[in-house]
Amino acid sequence: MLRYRLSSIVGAVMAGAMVLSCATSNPEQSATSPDAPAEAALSNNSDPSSQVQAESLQQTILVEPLEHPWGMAWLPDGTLMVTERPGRVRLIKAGGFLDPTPVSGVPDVFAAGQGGLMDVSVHPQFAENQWVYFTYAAGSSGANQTRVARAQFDGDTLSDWTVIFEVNRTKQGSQHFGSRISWLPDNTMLISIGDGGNPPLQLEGELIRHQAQKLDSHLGKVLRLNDDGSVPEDNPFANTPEADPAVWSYGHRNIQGLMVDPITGQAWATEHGSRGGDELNRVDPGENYGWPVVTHSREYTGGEISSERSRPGMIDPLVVWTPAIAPSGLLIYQGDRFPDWQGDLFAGGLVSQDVRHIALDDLDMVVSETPIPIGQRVRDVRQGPDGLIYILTDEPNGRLIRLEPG
Ligand SMILES: [Ca+2]
Repeated sequence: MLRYRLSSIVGAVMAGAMVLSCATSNPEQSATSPDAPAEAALSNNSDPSSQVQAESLQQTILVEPLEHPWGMAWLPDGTLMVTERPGRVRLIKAGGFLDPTPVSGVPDVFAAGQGGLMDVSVHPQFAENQWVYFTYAAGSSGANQTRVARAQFDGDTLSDWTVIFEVNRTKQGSQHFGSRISWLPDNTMLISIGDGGNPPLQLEGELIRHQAQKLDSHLGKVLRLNDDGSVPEDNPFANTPEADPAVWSYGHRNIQGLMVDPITGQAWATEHGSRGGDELNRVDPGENYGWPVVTHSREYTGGEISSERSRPGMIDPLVVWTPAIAPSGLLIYQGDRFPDWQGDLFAGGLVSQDVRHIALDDLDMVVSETPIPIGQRVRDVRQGPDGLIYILTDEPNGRLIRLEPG
């Protein structure tokens, strides 16, 4: 069997990063957050289902540094738009040239902990309408929420930045904002929103995580919106009086990997657990994914969150990661540069510092999971218009990396 072939640069950095990871206490994000045990950082490659694949891969660092890059999307001309969590939008021209000047027209964001400027997504009909979509945290440490905005991009600057949606609960702290955007075939969009944060954070007299089971709250949900932020009339809870009509699925903790398969239209998501219990789910409308009623994860302090792992009427995850990989960024590959990988999933891992290549059978059951070591915290994984796989790493001097056949 062949091992993955790494470029010498990445290999050298990887060795250093693995040492550093031992000192990383947080799988998700901030130094101020309790979001993770130190031992989770030591969990690389411990998945017993992992196999070394007979494929070789070349990793090329295209751009460095980017400051905590979070999301990326290509424009029709091949330009890549990348968000940096502190609140900047950067342009990378085809070939890897980073424009030194951030794009103007982005408002201040609440950049703290896990929050800031997060995902970016280009409207499926961008060539006609020039709309680009963003998710971001807005407010202050005492009162904040995730927003969705869209703006016009003329190839140079963003204009007409308009907030088209805002989470209907205001929370404290800097945890669990979500938030990914992915488009369904009908040009509506799915957006993931986190549960609001870890204990002891409360809302409405109980732990805020219980918002994930409340159908009138946007926290802990996947939402479906029209491209102008309005709510589609055929959403699953549109006629449920006690529910917010934007809700698509619920019972989620914090989804930072979300993608609609462009071939099948099926939505998939990776979700952070607390201590262990990260999940891969196939996300379907109207379904309950269990958090925090059923979970494989435990409190960071070690205690049980729930004694139940499964319950009728709640959807079991297809993959459970314990110890946590801290998943962020999810790709369903449908390109032609890796023909054997069409329909496979690629899940980034912040703590695992790799991309998990997950192969499915015809029934969407997982048949293999293979880590592709990256050596830095992986924030996002996408397929480029050239059919290659692109990765953003979540570091103060983060990278854009391209994976290609070796
Ligand atoms: Ca679940």
